[in-house]
Amino acid sequence: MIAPAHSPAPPVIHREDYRPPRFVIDSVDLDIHLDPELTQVRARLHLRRQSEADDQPLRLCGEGLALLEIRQDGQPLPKDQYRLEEGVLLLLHPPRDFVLETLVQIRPIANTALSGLYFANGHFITQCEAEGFRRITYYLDRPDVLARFTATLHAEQCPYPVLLANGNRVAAGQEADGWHWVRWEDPFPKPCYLFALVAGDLGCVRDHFRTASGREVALEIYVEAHHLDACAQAMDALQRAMAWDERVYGREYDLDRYMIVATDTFNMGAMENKGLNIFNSKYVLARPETATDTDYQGIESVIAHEYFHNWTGNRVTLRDWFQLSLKEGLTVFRDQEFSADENSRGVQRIGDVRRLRAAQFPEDAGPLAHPVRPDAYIEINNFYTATVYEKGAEVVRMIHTVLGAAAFRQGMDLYFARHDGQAVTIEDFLAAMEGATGRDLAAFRLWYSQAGTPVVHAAGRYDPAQRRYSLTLRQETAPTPGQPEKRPLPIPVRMALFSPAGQAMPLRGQEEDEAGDRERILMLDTAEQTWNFTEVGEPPIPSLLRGFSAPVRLETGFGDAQRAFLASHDDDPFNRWEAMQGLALQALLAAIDQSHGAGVLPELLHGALAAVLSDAQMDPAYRAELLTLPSEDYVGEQMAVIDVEGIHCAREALRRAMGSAFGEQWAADYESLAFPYSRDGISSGRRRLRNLALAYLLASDASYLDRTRQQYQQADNMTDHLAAFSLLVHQPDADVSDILADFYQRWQQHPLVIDKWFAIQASAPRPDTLAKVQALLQHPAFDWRTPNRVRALLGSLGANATVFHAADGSGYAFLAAQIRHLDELNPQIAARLVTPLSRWQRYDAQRQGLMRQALEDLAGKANLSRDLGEVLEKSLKLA
Ligand code: 7MF
Ligand code: ZN
Repeated sequence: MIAPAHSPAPPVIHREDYRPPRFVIDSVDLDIHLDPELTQVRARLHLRRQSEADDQPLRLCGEGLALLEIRQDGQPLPKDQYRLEEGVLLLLHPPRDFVLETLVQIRPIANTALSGLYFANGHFITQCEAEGFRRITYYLDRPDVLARFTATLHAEQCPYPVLLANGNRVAAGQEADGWHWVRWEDPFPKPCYLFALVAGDLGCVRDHFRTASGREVALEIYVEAHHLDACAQAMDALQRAMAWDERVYGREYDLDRYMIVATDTFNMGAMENKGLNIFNSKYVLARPETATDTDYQGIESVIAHEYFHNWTGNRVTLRDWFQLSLKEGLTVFRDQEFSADENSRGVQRIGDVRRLRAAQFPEDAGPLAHPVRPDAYIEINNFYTATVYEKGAEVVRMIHTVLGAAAFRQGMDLYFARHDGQAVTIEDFLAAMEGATGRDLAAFRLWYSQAGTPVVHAAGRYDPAQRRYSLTLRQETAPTPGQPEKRPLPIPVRMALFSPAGQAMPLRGQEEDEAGDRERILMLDTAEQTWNFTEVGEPPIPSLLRGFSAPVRLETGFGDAQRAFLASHDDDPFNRWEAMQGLALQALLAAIDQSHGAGVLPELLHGALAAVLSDAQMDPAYRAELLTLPSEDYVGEQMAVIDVEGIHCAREALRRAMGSAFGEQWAADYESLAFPYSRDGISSGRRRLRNLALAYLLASDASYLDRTRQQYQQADNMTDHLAAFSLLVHQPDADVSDILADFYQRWQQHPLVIDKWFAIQASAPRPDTLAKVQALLQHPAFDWRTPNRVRALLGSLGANATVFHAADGSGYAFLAAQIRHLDELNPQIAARLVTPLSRWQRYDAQRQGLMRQALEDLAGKANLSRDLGEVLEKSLKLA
C-alpha cells in the first residue's frame, strides 16, 4: 500500500455493492448566508425511511463542515442521538418520517480544491459533481436520491448583486446592513450533484428561445461586465443546440429560464446544473481578436454538451457513479452529432477520432485502463476519463450504426418514456434500445465491461477463377490490469470494395442478401470470421472500418500502393484521410527505423500530397486535415518502445521535405487564401490551411521568418495572430524574446489569451524550455489557484515530448515536484497532471527507471490526497 502507515488506506467502492438508499429525501430547503470567510448553510431535509422493517442508523455525508445546530422535527437533537465521524453524520435513532434541520459553517475562501462552494475572483461558485455537495451540507450525496430543492441565498447587496440558483426565481427582498436575498425553487426533483448557486457582480446577456410547443424560454448568460460583448457565439450555439435537440430527438427544454455563468476559476470544462450551467470562461467568451477558430468550435460543442445533458443526465439521471458513461458517453455522442450536422461531418469525425486516439487509446493500453463502466474506484473524480467519455460515445455510436438512425431514435424515445424522472443504469438504456427495436444487444454489453482496445487484423484473398474475394477479419485484445482474459467483442466493420479503376463495387455474397449495395457493415463477433464476395470481376481494394465504425486498431497488412490508391479514390472522407495518414506514418516509421531522418519524400506519399495540393475544389478544412502529419504521440503509439528524439527528428525532417517539395504550391496557397476575417466555416477552414502552408514554408525556408513576423503583427484575428506567434516561439533557434514580450504586453488584460502565452512557451520543442517553464512559475501572472493557468503551464509541459522526456529525467523530476505542491491545493488537478508519468511502460529502460522514481517519490508524500494516491498506486502496480 502506498499510503504512509499513519493514514488508513482509503476504501475501494465496488459496483457490485450497490444498495438502494434506505432513506429518500422528498424536499430540501436551503438557507445560505454567503460570506467568503464564513458562510452559514441551514438545511431542512424532509427524510423518509423506505422500509418499515429497517431500523439502521441514518448516515449522511459531510466533509469539512462545522456543525452548529441540529434539530429533529424542530427540537434540538440530544448529543446521544447522533455521532460525527470522518466524513459522516450518523443519526442513531431517526424516526420513519421527519424533518432534519442542520446549520453548518464553511469557509469558501479557503476552498482551493474548487469542489463544493468556493470563492474566487470575487464570486461564489459551486461545483457539486461528483461528490461536492457534501462539502456544503450534510446530505445523502448519491445520484439516486432525487429531491425538490428550494434555495434562499443571502449576501451583501454591494459586492454580490446577482444571486442565482436552480429553477425559478420565486421571491426576493432587502435585509438590514445592506444585505439582500433571493429565493429559487426548482420544480424538478434532482440529485444533489446538479445543485448550483452563483453569487457576484455579473452582467447578463439576454435572449430567448421559443420551443416547438410555443413556450418562451429566457436565455441568460452571466459574465463580468467587461465580457458582455463576448457572448454571441455561446448564445447562438445554445439556440442552435435547443433547436437541434427538438429536431433530432424531439426533446424540448422544460424550465422558463436557462442560465449560463462563466468563471475563470473552474476545474473542468463546464457543468450541467439544472437550469444553471456553470462554465469555464474558456467555453463561453469569444471575440475575433481574442479567440481562435478552435476556441469558437470548442464553445459550440461544450455549450451543446451541457444543454443536451438536460435530457441525458438530468431528466434521466444515474443510479450510481459507475453508470457515469450513461450520461457522458451518450451526451458526447449527441454533441459530436450536433457539431457534425452544424459543420462538416467528415472533418468532425476526423477530429473526434484524433482525440480518441490521442487520449483514450493510450489510457486503454496503460496502467489506468478501465472499462467504460468501471467495477471499482477509490476516488470517482479519477473516472471522468477519455474511456468513460470518448470510448463511451463510440459504443453509443456503434449501437446507432447497427440499429440505424430511425431505430436508434425509437430506442431513445422509449428510454425517455420509461425513465423520465428516474435514476437508472446503462442496462436500462440498452433494454430500452432493445425494447423499441426488437434487436438483441446482449453481445454489445461486453463493450461496457471489458477494457482494452481490440486489434482487428484484416486479410483479403482474391480468386480470379471463382471471381471471388474473401475477407478474413480476426480480433484480439491484450490483457489489461485485472482482466487477463479477453473475449471477442461485436465489432461493426463498415466496408466497401473498390475496383482498380476506383469505383465502389456492388457487394454480393452467398449468405448475405443479394441487394448489391456498395457499402456494407460486417459484424465481426467471433475471434475470426471470413466473408466471401461473389461476382467480383477484378482484384478489389478494400476500404475497411469506414467512418471509423468501431473503436479498434485496424491492421491491414496493406502496402503503400493500396494506401495511395485509397488516398485518391476512397469516397469515405474518414478513410481517405486515414490512408493519407497511413502513408505519412509509414514514411516516418521507416525513417526512424533507419535513423535517416525522412529527408526525402517517398514517391507514393509525394504523389498523394501533390494530388491534394492541386485539388482546389476540396473543402479547405478537409484539405488541411489531409495535409497534416500524424502527431508525434500517434507515431509513438505505433512503436514498441517510444523513441522520443527519433520521432521528433523524423517528423521535422518530413515537414521540411514537404515544405521544399511543394514550396510553390504552399506559397500560392498562402497568398490566395488571404481573405478579410469572417467567422464562417469556409473562412476558418481557409485560415487553417493557410497557417498550415505557412508552417511548411517556414519549416523549409528560414526566410519565411519575416513573413511570419509580419503575419503576427498584422493579423486581424486571434487565429492568424496566434498561429504566427506559435510558429515563432517554436522555432528551434530563433531569438523571439521581443515577440514574447510584445504578446504579453498586448494581451495581459485577457486571461484566456495569457493562458495561450504560457501554453505555447511550455510546448516549445527547445532545449531551454524547461528552464523557461521554471522561470514562468515565478511570473506574476502564474497562479496556482487557477486551473486553466496550471494546465497551460504544467499540462503543456507534460505533453511536450522532447522536453518532458529529456534523457536526464529533469522533466520528470520537475513535474513531480510541482504535482507534490499542487496536491495540497487542488487534488483533482494534481491527479490529472500525473497522466504523462503513468505511461512509463512505453519508454526505454533508462527513462522507465526515472519515471518510476518520480512516481515513487510522489507516493511517499505525507497527506497524499485520495485522488493522487489512487493514480499513483495504479501507475506503480505493474512493476
Ligand atoms: C464536452 O461532462 C465534453 C466533456 C463533468 C465535468 C463536463 O458536462 C460534463 C460534467 C469533465 C470532463 C469533460 C467534460 C465535463 C467534465 C466535458 C465537457 C464538454 N458533467 Br471532468
Ligand atoms: Zn458531460
